[in-house]
Amino acid sequence: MFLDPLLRNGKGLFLAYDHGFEHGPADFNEQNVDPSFIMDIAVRGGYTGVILHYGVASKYYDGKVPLILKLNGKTNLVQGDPISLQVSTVEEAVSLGAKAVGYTIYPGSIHEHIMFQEFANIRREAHERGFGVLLWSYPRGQMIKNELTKEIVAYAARLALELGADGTKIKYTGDTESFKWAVKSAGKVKVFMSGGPKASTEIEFLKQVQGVMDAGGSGVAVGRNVWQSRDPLKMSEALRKIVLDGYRVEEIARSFADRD
Ligand code: FBP
Repeated sequence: MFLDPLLRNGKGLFLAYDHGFEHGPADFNEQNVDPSFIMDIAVRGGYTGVILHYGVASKYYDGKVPLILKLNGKTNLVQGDPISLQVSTVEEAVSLGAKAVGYTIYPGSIHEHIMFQEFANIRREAHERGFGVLLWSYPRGQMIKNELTKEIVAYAARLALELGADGTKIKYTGDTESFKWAVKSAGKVKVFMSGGPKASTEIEFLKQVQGVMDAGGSGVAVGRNVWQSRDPLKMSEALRKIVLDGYRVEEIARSFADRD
């Protein structure tokens, strides 16, 4: 299975750090603006993969954690239906020693067909080279009124199956029952939760992660809720326990209770 180098017991814990491209430095503070800070969390936090763009990877990636190279990106400086196109290649992923490539589609955008085609070409090349492909599937655009409904999230997940992805990164619907439908719709595609903006409390975020795992998800691909945390390594440990080691959130809640 193409994603095996990024999984432990079939589960994945990915640290995302492509935000400098997507949002600019607005998400960062004095510490986490430095990619070296993130590399350290990725290693010491026990992540099974780290997600970077080419520029950061080529200057900071040291091979200690499997790399997922994000191949497309857009800024949030443009209005209207989103389109995100390729800014690096599978070949460049190979040259950096990546273990998989990532790509975002925006189903519902008037430009969706362009991203579908570009992704299909990437998937073809990646699989020929034995690489896994992880698909960020984020319904967006004027037709999408609420990107978090059960139906829309499940549609996003299903597209990952239809397009030939090995794993997909989708938003959480908010509860286990509705997320189960997304996992089911994705079939054999591994489903990872996209973290989203920092949750109101750390325990709140960990409960979402538990909900994903209870729904049959394969893990998380998370950024802000880790490296914006007061203690990124403590948050990483909690994630590791829930996602990789099968602990229940209730078992680790106590150590977070007096922090929120
Ligand atoms: P977070 O866990 O911080 O939400 O990261 C997930 C992610 O998909 C990043 O990979 C990406 O940069 C960002 O969210 C995109 O966010 P959005 O398109 O929702 O603004």
